[in-house]
Amino acid sequence: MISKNWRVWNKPNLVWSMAVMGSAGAGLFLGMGQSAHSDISKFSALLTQNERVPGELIVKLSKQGKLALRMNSAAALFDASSFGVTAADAFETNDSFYLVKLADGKAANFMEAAQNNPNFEYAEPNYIMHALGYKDHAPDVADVIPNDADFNKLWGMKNTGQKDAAGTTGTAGADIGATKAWNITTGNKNILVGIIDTGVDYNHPDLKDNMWTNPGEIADNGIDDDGNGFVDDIHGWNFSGGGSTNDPMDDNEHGTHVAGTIGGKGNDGQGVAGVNWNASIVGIKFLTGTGSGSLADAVKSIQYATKIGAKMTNNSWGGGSFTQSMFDAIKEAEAAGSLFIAAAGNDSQNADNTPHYPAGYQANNVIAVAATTNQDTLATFSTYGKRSVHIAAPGHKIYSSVPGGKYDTFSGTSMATPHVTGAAALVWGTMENASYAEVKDRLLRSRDYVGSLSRKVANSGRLNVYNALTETYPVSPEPSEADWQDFALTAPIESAHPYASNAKQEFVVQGPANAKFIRVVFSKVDLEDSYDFVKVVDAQGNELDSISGRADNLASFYGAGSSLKLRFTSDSTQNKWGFAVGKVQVVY
Ligand SMILES: [Ca+2]
Ligand SMILES: [Ca+2]
Ligand SMILES: [Ca+2]
Ligand SMILES: [Ca+2]
Repeated sequence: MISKNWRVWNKPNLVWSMAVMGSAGAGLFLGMGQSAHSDISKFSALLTQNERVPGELIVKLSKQGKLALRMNSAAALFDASSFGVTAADAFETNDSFYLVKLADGKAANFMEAAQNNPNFEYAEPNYIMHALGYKDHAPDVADVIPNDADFNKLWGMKNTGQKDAAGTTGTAGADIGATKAWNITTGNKNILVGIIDTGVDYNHPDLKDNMWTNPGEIADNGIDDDGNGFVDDIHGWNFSGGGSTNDPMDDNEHGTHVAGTIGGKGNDGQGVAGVNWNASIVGIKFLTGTGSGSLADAVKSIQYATKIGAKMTNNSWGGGSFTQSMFDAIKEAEAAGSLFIAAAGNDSQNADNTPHYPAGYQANNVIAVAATTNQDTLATFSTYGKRSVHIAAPGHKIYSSVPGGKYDTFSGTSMATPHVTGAAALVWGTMENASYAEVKDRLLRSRDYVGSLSRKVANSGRLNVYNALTETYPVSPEPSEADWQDFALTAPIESAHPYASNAKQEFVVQGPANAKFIRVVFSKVDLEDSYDFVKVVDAQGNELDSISGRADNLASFYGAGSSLKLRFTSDSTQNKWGFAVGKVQVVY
């Protein structure tokens, strides 16, 4: 370091006190220049409100201060003894600027003193900056292709364009990036994955090594050794049919199929490879051999998973409407830090308008999953919802394990969900102390953008576990929230309040001619849910959005161009308040 910078003061107290004594002059030194006016609280706030380097300030000298420095030491100018200053380095780029190191407890006092001293223009905290860009392209690594006999059937793991079981040629790359991910990790058995389903064939050759074996429980001694309330729970529990046994054997096929996608033993020369080659699968059975089960048994299953510390549950099932008991069980799982990953549903409906449970429960730990095909399109059966379905994953013609050491091809959001659960386990295994929210955020933000999903799932995304592991966040060609600008309405756009039966009205929304995209923000919507609708239609007549029920400050989906139409319809009964557009927004 150059000596001009007054770096390295070996004996600061001695040298500085001498310097102070030898050159004292009114107002020259910081400690002596203070006025009665105090801004300590303002400076303290600056120091606490942002991330910064403790014990460091950036100080700019005035012209007078630079002149003063010709005749005085830096120690004197910065009043080292009053503020515990240990170093002051001029910037190589501009010698009016100094990086001053001082006692952190004196930083606010220094800033205030500098404000009131003509030798200084200002003193500021040395804040920490973060890059605002992010990786949108993961590093290219080799594929890790396991030797499992049927691996080439797993298009969801690696889509080379191979045909699916129905003979449909796939789109190369329309997969979850598993073979790249396996360069980084193949799973961590510390992550317990509860499969709440029809049970799991824990003797299946591709699953037996990846079953959870309760470490606190001695098998078959009739004693609840770990005191969790369940006697001899070795691989999970069976609540199906209102019963309670320690045998979660699958008497259907569904749960075993789900298990193979999450944790089929990888690279063992046989069958399939799950997203996790190594896993700890807990079989929690509540669906009977016919594939159905009760709310009570479902709630018990969720509670059991929480009790044994499952990091997540896979819930490839659905039915019923909102229930407080299941909501409470999911919230308990959330409080315990567990993800609840649920199939969006197989009814081809828009869950934004018609919630499907349990995927539709509004809890932060829920991830609702839609299903894609091997061509990266939404499967025709899949429930969807831009506002209610979080992500899509392969769920059409999925090959996996079934009981008796066999394998078969299934379709459903039930098959998409375990791809996400498997990804959550794989990612969580690399950061065991992460919260469920961090894992969820990684999975959702790192999704591959798929244009065909743009009005179907949030962020228009299909799972990519390699992106999630590498914190790669592909950009979206869609406008971000920050891009939207308000455009003044010339006349109000709203229904009558309340509206009439059998209403059929159309409203034209005209934005500026140079708008690239346009949308409306409803200040209030209160329509008879699922019977009365306001639909948003673009200039070409394509339906963009269909809104019903109750909402405030709801932004519609957007259309290309400068105009939209709103089509309002009501049926013959139950007239509610209606809707009102608060503002029109455009992207230029
Ligand atoms: Ca037990
Ligand atoms: Ca026991
Ligand atoms: Ca295998
Ligand atoms: Ca109505």
